Amino acid sequence: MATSKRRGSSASTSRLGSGGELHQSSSAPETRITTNHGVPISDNQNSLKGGQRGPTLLEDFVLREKIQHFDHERIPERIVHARGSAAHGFFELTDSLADVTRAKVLTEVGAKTEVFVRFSTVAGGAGSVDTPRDVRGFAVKFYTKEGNWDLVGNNIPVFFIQDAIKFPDLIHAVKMEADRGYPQAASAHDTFWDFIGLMPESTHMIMWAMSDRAIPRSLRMIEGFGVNTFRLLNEEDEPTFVKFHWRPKLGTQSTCWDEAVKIAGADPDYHRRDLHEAIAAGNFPEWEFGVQLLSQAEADALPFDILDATKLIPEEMVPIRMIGRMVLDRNPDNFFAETEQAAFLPTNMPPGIDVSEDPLLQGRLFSYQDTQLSRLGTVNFHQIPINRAKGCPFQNLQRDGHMQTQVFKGRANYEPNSLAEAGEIGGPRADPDGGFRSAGIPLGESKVRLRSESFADHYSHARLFYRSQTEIEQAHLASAIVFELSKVTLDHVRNRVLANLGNVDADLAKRVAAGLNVELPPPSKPAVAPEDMELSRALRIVGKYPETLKGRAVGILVTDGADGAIVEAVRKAVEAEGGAVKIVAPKIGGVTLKNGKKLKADGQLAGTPSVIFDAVALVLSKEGCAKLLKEGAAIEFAMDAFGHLKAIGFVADAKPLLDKAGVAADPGVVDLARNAADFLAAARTRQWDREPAVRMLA
Ligand code: HDE
Repeated sequence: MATSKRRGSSASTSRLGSGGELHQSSSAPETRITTNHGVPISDNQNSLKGGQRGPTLLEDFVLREKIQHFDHERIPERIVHARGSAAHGFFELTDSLADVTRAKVLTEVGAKTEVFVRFSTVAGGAGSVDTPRDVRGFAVKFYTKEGNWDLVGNNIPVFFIQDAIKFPDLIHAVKMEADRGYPQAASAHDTFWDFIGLMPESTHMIMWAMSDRAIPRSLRMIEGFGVNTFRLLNEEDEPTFVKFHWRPKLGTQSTCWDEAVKIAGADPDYHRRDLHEAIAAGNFPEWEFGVQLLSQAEADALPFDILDATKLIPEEMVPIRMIGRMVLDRNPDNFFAETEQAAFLPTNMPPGIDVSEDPLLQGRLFSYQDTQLSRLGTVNFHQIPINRAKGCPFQNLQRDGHMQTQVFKGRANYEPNSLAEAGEIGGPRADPDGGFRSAGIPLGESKVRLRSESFADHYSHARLFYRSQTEIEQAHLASAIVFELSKVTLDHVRNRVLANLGNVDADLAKRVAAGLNVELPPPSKPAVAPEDMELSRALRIVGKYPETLKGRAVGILVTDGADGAIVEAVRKAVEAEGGAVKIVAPKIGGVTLKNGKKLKADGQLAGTPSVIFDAVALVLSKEGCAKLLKEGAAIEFAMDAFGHLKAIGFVADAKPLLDKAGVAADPGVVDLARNAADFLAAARTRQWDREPAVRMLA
């Protein structure tokens, strides 16, 4: 057969697929393509056929192996937190906790511990968008010298439920409805709010989930919390309760709801791209790491139970001690191998860290190991490189199982043993001093299937959160509930939620009812009457984040004939402060500036709306502007930037477009020729004062 003797690019047409001229060949063993078993492949374009136009032959093991492997490329996605984005980095301890723990990761000041962090949404599938209203997962794997420590947290410090036995119900209720398979990645539907209304313990978490925290601007700008109460144990095994906190250096920042919805269409990968691009550009996201510590006596003195994950400990009551920092400085090399196969286990704790009796945490201690078995398919998932304990030696006598990659030698696979091959002490042995020990907590009550009385207050913390917010944030929160309940089709479901809200704050309930234009039912009867707690300013976002261009993106819309000097001046100033600039033009090839020079575009107008920027500048020529007056995407560019409370810089020739877009004069709308510095100042934050002019809030 003449064809089978020919090679690669010089082959006859019968061997070429489409684009055949690009197919390369290699005869060097180190670069040639092989089967999974190492057999060199002679042709990666054509299957083996009975004649040029004949059927494919079953004996073609090259084809069968390739297709079969492809058929099995997907593994089950996570039942929750399916959509995630991750990065590598390090944790550095700046203050020792040696007084309360013997965990080296928390006692060796200056030591750097490798980490892998996976951020996620909760409700949507792996292919869903990045910006739904949702909690964000914040899972950190520390590869410590004493084994992996997985701090599997969220960006919200409390949770919906108090007992793990309700988790499957909660997740069933929030995910796509069982009969219809929608809505995807959205809590605004009947089953979710039905469950919430029937479970008043969820009310505090609902306040957070309906706040701007649930629509973050960037994964680099979210807080992280361990949520559950843990314990630290010192050398003497004396326990101290601990709550873990991550604080982003860029501050906690959010989007506007309308903006988040539009980003979902403009860039479904908005957060994933943002994280990847920032790290690739060397703008490494950073968090401070802090702990709230309290003794048993201090915990007992609090007016709520720290084993109840629907409660938080206000910082004003127990301050956060900052003890370290985390920097994410490397993108994964392979999404599947690392981000997808990463298995986080709350049971991964080095000696010196321990669990509490929080009944939510107790359920998690079982669930994660279990879920990895169905997702990764083997008890040996710890051998996958991303999950491997790499800060320390790893040895035990567990053997075999699916996908065993270690080749153990000899007969000594049990302990104790006295075989010479296992060395002097007969293989690895327990270490009573250095090994993991549990806190000796007295238990001693009878078995019960009960919820502790100390968990019964479902509203005081919800009230604390709502009343501690700024006016702007309260309005957003109320509006978010109105939005979600407007998607609820069952009156009784809506009314039950409204009745519960009455226990949080009468004004909130009134605002939501007015926003829905329905009658407000009387408050439901709480199990325990809520108390007024001292307000906590620490629970706010607005007014707390640093006003800076660092980490922000400015989009400059240009047309042919635009003034290049202004474009360059804005670019220079933004970049000097650590911000990013993208040029948006009607066509991707860019524009010819007033001085005749070409300016390349980073994005084409129709595919690069202003929602993906923190601030925009309109540097248009007179003729260019006239053309854009007939372009919906240009009008929306300006209209949305204004509606989403962004700074808008403009040149005089762009004024007609601003007028057409309904952009009114305010301190955030700045003539670049007159006062570019004002534009930069406005671009460092959002124009909150503008909001009443552009939006009807509840
Ligand atoms: Fe999870 N959770 N969870 N969860 N969770 C999972 O484990 C579970 C809870 C959190 O990036 C699953 O590997 C139960 C609280 C994050 O891979 C599963 C309960 C908090 C991630 C599971 C909770 C979390 C998960 C699914 C109630 C904040 C993603 C896939 C008792 C502290 C980790 C997997 C990653 C993932 C169970 C509640 C955070 C099914 C039973 C509270 C960040 O095992």
